[in-house]
Amino acid sequence: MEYIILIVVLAVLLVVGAGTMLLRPRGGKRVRSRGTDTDITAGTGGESGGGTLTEERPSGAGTATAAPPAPAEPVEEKPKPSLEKPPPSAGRMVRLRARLARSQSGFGGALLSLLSSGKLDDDTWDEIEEILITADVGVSPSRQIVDDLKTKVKVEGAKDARQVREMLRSELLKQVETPASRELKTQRHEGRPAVVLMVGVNGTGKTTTCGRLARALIGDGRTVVLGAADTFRAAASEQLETWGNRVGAETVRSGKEGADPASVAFDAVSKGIESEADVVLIDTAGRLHTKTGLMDELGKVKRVVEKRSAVDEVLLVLDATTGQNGLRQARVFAEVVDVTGIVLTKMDGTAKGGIVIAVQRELGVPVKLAGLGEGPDDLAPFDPEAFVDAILGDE
Ligand SMILES: Nc1nc2c(ncn2[C@@H]2O[C@H](COP(=O)(O)OP(=O)(O)OP(=O)(O)O)[C@@H](O)[C@H]2O)c(=O)[nH]1
Ligand SMILES: [Mg+2]
Repeated sequence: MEYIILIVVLAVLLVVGAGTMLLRPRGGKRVRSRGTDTDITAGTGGESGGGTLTEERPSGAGTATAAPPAPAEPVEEKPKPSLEKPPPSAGRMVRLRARLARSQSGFGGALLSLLSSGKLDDDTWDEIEEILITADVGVSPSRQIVDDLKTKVKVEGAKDARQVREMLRSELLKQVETPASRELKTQRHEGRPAVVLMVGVNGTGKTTTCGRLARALIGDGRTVVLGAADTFRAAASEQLETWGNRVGAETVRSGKEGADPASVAFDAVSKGIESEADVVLIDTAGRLHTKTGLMDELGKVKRVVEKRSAVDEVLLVLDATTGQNGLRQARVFAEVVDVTGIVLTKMDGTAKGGIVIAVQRELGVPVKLAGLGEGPDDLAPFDPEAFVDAILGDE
């Protein structure tokens, strides 16, 4: 009897022991697998991570415990493109003044030293006028600046360099300022976005300006649709789309090269209306102002867009380094599309900042934006005071 009891006790101990041995490894695995799930799919829950894996490996429950989280993470990450956050546009010209000052210092410095020289005879005045003309101010504005300065010196006297600087500053400012507003009309209207058309000859910086303006607007908290109405080259649409993708602006473009630019522009405005965007920016192909066919095409782009929405701004993009030739272009473009503002690009690459004065006089349209470098945010709302101060350099 005692033997039987002993055997039963031993048997029970054996069964319990074996059971523990069998359970231990399983329990250990569970803990590890839970731990693994928690680490990798943090915040999404172990189940969903497994779900992604299930699509890739429908069966194989045994191996699933080790494998699930690895592919789950990249799948979650991919759809979120990392958008850049451009800085707001306010105060940019003041921030970029140093760059402008570097390119314009010759012009302002030479004027200041002549005016402060103490002997303001006819030869000196002629020299001053020459400097202004060389800086692209234009013949008649240069003469007017010199005449006004002469009168001021006679009346007020030019006692010290500081006073001379102040006189020149106020004279230049008078020439740069215009009664027309420099404000860019990019406010959304009731039921439609603001529409901006970018025009100009080849290579002036139209596409770059569209991209930079989109960035600046987005930096200011607006939504933007880009219209790739330069259909001459497929690369042009891609160039614009790349700008848009970086900041999350949708680009409307045609699938085929040589498509009708007016229809792409029309579609872009339609998209802007439909998606309730704040602004639609339309890039157009560079065209020589002397080619009538191309200028007619531009006129058509604008007319077709106007069937969908009024155009708030037609910005003529001029390369500041091309000087007087830019003025000839401006005249023809203004006739065809009623230019509302000038964008002067590449002002970092020329000492001829006087073009600002000349072009505003010629067109009676204000310079609204200035391109001051090659960086994505080197576009600034034009600020006359910052401009004149850059020409004259620091006191
Ligand atoms: N230094 C400098 N370069 C600029 C500026 N603006 C534009 N660029 C450069 O000018 C070149 C031409 O610019 P795009 O924007 O392609 O000119 P575009 O008018 O669209 O040219 P097309 O479409 O061929 O007519 C590019 O290399 C730009 O980086 C500027 O303000 N400063
Ligand atoms: Mg272009």
